[in-house]
Amino acid sequence: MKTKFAILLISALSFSGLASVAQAGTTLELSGNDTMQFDVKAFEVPVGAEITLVFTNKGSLPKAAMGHNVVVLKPGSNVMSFGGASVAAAANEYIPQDDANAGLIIAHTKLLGPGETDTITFKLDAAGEYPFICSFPGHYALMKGVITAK
Ligand SMILES: [Cu+2]
Repeated sequence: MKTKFAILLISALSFSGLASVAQAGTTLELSGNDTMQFDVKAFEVPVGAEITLVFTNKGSLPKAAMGHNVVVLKPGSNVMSFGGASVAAAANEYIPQDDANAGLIIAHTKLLGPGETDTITFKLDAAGEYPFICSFPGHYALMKGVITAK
């Protein structure tokens, strides 16, 4: 009986390990899918370290309908207003070019179609919480997360 309980406990623990959101280190792996979800929503990185972000679109829907990118924003950015402004930036793959919004961007990937991957590098020079979103129209409501630098 005790053994059975222990096995249950261990499998419960390993499941919670799979669901873990935080990831240490300087290489971050992230993917998006056809249900408008990032697979990881929280990362932790050291301040000032060179961060490599490898982003993959694991979906199969066409880019025009379900493209994904990753845009890392400065701490305190208004994600809703940035996401709204991105809709008007279709000609630039939904990366706003106006000073107010462009000034919030730390780094961004390309807009990816199904099966595509893009790798970017950047540094976060101050401790803080850096929001990241997919700026494809409508996606930022679901596709968002936070990179904490400390
Ligand atoms: Cu998206």
